[in-house]
Amino acid sequence: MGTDRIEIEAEPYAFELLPDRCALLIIDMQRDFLEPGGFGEMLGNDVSRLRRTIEPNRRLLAAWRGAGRPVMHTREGHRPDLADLPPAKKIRGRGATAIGDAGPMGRILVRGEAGHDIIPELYPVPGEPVIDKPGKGAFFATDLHAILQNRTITQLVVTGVTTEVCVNTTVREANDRGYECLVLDDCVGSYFPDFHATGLAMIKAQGGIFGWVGTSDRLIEAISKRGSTPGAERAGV
Ligand code: TIU
Repeated sequence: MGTDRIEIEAEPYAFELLPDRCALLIIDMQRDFLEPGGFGEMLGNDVSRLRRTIEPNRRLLAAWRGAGRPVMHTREGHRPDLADLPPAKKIRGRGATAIGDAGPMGRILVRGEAGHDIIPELYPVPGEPVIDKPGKGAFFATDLHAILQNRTITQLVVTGVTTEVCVNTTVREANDRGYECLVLDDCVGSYFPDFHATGLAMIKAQGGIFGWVGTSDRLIEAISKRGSTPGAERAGV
């Protein structure tokens, strides 16, 4: 187990990535949030604002997989019988269509439906855990913490949607559980540009109260230089 650190340019100061201890956690890059006709649009949002994150996430995912590092994905959604859907969440927004109702990509935010699944551009490959979560945070009512602990992960690179909702909630939950989080500005997105900026500002304020904010370019550059074999540099290979 190496103790190397890779310095990643970030705010409020450099993130010291521990290659053997860091996972990429991609939050809720689901068709229901990113494609027309899903839950996001049903809430009155412009989904194109989230779609700018697809290409940077795709590039980062390829580099991260290429370096042999662990990847985990989350999906927000509920059981087909909706037994895990809080009544307060179902009625929130007073919209004409609610979670569990029929939509253009199947029942809205229901596990097993097309809209609930991850967009094809970032689809998980075998061996990458997919965490199904009923809430906004990825640690609430899931086995994510156990999975990370079993793999001795202590750091998370967090990407996905939306910046101020599921990404922020997850980063706060992770921080309280002792994880160091690096959030990538270009790989997280919001339906609201102001909330995106403020959501990131909240994470990095006060000396990084919840974590660090960086960009995918800096991270890709750093991990690509390092290569896929931890220890190779040390051994002078
Ligand atoms: N509505 C909104 O901004 N987000 C969510 O409902 N879920 C996630 O952020 N994934």
